[in-house]
Amino acid sequence: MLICTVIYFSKIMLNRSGVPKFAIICLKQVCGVDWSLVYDSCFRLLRGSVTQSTAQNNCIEKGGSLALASSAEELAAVQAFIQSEGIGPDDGVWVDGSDAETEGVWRTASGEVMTYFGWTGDEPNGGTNENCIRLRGDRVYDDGCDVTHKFVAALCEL
Ligand SMILES: [Ca+2]
Ligand SMILES: [Ca+2]
Repeated sequence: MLICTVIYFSKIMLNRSGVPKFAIICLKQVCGVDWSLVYDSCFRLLRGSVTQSTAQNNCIEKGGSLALASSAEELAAVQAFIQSEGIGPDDGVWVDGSDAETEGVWRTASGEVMTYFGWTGDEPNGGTNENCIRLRGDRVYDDGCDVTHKFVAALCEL
């Protein structure tokens, strides 16, 4: 993400021709402490065994929300990130997305209908029993929203 700002020059700074009255300066977003720049956003893992809705609340508490990968490139980068954070093959992280309201219609927490998923193999395969999206380093799958494993985490995004 780029953060841009408009800088206005005072009259003193202008020469006689006085052409530039303002400049637009853009900086690539630098993530704060505890956040990592992955692809084009800042991500952070919150460790702890929680339901998806608690995971979302925990992300909001940190100023973000559950992560949403919206392209194959971003998903691959995010999966490499969680692997680098030590998320093993039997663990999973909650990301944004639920079809609890209408089976098969996946929406973000803010209510937008999702179009990119990157499902693995025959997923989603849980019907009305599995309405939330979980991510592993090598897998994207639906799981029960209240499932808590020994080790899971929330993947938050700013
Ligand atoms: Ca479902
Ligand atoms: Ca499933």
